Amino acid sequence: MELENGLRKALEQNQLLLHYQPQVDLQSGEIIGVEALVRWIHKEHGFISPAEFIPLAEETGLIVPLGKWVLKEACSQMKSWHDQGFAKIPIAVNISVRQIQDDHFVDSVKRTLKEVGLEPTYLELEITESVMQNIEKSTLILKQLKELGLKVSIDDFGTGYSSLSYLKHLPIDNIKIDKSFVDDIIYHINQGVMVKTIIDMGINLGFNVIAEGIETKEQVNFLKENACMVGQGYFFSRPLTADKLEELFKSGQ
Ligand code: G
Ligand code: G
Ligand code: MN
Ligand code: NA
Repeated sequence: MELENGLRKALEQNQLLLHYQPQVDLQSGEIIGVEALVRWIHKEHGFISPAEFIPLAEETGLIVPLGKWVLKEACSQMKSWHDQGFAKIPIAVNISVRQIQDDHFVDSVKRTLKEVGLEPTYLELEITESVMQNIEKSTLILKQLKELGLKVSIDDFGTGYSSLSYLKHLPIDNIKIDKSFVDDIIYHINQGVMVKTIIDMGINLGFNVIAEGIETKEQVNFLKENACMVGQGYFFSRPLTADKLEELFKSGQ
């Protein structure tokens, strides 16, 4: 309850902020996208991880206003970077199932893009396999979102309990291989086989495949050898404040 009230306050009083993690072309090393990740610096308790407060926000329904704030902030920031002449790259925003199920979600995304002036093609919504719990409604909503011109990614791919058959039906652009698969690709042959298979399947189905949680050069090499084009992880960069990411853009990486 205390945390819940705190979060409500944080939202009202602008105590949330976004960090941005680069997504990198594994061949060229170029930054080709950025994922927005929400942060909460509590006045007394300090840093509170989204792994803690996002589930709370989902339970209490606060995720809807919180998600709106994140979306608008992330889109405004990317629009500002575009206007400043940095590379025109997309912004990826995490979306909870609960947000998608909100009746006003599509309208809200549409309105936000319009208000901010960001072209829809530069927005990628990251959803998890949990949206498959309600496959019919999710398919409908995702189709409407795609009609706006934005992109959709399946986040944490391979960790949900859903059947793979959804991949044939849902209008998806990218799949993001979960960090847990990437962790042991070098040392566990089975993990390597899994990752290689996910990459092949993704490519054959026409998706872009992004590997998450890359921490070592060996992982980068393995992924490159197996035709994965894009990666994200501490090896390239931790999630950064907007200012720090801007410095990185300016330094030409
Ligand atoms: O950035 P970090 O690893 O601390 O994030 C922890 C978890 O919180 C991840 O699962 C991430 O997807 C989730 N998360 C971070 N930012 C957001 C957000 O803006 N919205 C939602 N729904 N989840 C987020
Ligand atoms: O669920 P999602 O994939 O959105 O969560 C991303 C989370 O993973 C964020 O909290 C981010 O801070 C974290 N993260 C990103 N790259 C790495 C990494 O290389 N190693 C670890 N341990 N965490 C990472
Ligand atoms: Mn994500
Ligand atoms: Na992710």
